Amino acid sequence: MGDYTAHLDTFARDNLPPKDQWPDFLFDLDDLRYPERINCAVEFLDRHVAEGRGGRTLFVTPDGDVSYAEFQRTVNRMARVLVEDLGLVPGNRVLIRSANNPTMTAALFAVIKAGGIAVCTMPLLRAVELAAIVDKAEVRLALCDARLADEMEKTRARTPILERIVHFTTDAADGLEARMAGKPDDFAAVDTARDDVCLIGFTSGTTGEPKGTMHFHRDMLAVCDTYSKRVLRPDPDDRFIGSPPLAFTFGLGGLVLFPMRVGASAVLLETATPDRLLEAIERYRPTVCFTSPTAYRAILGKLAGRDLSSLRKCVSAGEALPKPTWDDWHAATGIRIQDGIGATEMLHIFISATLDEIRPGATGKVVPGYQARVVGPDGETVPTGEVGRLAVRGPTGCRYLADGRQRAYVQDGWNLTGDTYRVDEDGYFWYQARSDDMIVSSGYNIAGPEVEAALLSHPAVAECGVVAQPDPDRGAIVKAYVVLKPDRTGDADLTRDLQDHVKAEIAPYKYPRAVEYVSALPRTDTGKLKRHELRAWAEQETARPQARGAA
Ligand code: 3UK
Repeated sequence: MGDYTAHLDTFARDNLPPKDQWPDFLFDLDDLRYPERINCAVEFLDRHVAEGRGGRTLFVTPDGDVSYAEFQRTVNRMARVLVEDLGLVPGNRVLIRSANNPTMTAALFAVIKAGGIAVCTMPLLRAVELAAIVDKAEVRLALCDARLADEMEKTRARTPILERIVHFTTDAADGLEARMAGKPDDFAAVDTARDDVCLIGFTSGTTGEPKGTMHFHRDMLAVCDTYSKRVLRPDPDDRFIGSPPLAFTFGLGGLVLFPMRVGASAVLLETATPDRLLEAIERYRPTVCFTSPTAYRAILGKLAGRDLSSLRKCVSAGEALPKPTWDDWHAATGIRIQDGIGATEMLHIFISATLDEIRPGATGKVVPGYQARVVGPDGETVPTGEVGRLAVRGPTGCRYLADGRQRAYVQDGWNLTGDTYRVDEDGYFWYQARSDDMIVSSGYNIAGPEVEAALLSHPAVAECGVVAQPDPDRGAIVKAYVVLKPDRTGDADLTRDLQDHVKAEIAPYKYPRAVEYVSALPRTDTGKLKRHELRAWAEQETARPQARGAA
């Protein structure tokens, strides 16, 4: 790391992990050799206007379109409010609370252009969670969509650190828009170092103290110049759409950074339920879609008579994409979904596949610029085809904000994502499970997601989650929670049918000995199955066998 920093408030630098706990960083690709001083807002935004692309559409929303030049003027005015009225100093953290929309995105770039550090938060977060983030990142200023003001005010009551909240999407006299109205529309970007922190992304983990992952200006560019440029390969005429919140780095990359890197456009939706997403795809005719495996499955059930013909590329991440979901989507739309594993710590996707290299059921190959391997308990690479822990390194990597868990995520310079994988002789990575989610039954290791994929290929199953249920004889048994398609009923016959189906699809010892029908599965705000909650259900069952009415 260079010595130069534009930060006058050195909180982020002071709280980076010690250098000897950093992962190794790789900058082998020419694209990754950024100048020492760079402000990523200039690269993502100003450059397009300077090069004559200001008139091109950047964001498409139900309230109208926003061009690159219009967006730049908004960002500049907002940056002036931050610096001139609100006293922002380079290095200060600013919390942003909003659903996905252009104003939120302008806030993100205004903070970054002014040398600040953006801390985006998901609209669903409550005051307890917001206060934990404020305390951890020492955030004094928040920019909040006026429609989400309540929980923000409650947050202020919980922490003395948060001094000021300014609302946007309001015509209030002290609101952001009113303050911006009087400002000139130019603003000189702060001359930040490529390794100044510009974003703190909090992990979507549901238990314990939140982990803040720190990302530099160069990281924001690096994810575009590796995964997006080499694997996704968008062009300026692409139009992106998707459901993940921008506070989740999956959404930030897919809906903002990747389109902006190439001068393309994106549809921003404040609510992106499967129904809304489907409507918006028909209405705005995007070419690239970013969403979760669950959303692809939900949309599949609603496709009759709908028109998705504008879509060229579909990206899935956040959870494993089961092969049956891939197959069904391909059969229905002709599109081959591009799976990709990413992590908040790594900022974005590091294993995926180009359209012509996809192997359904596998996550893909390591993204150019990254290295990945599968390691055993001692950290040594396991033989090809054997199961072990995924280790990865590249231009981005884990730097937790003041957190002892750094030592667990980064070992010997490699990022350990907590996932169990195997790699085949062609270099394809096959996801097994989260390492702490493996089911051990009668001495066998069983990966829940493999059983889930087998169940999903049965026509009656809409969604399912498979976890360990404690068992006095076997240690644990495989327990499946199943959501059925609308026209199906769960009874003993169907249970037998599902069990036989799994036995025919994969090794019979993996079949779910217990099956329970539920109306929905517990999911996190980023759409991941809450396996720990399913395990808690399964544990209660052992104590009170009939409590949840197991089939
Ligand atoms: C799991 C996957 C199998 C895996 C993310 C793309 O999900 C993202 O970040 P998170 O920090 O979670 C990371 C963990 O999620 N996972 C993600 N993608 C896949 N498992 N197949 C996949 N395709 O356990 C990983 O360690 O919430 C995803 C881009 C940016 C992101 N932050």
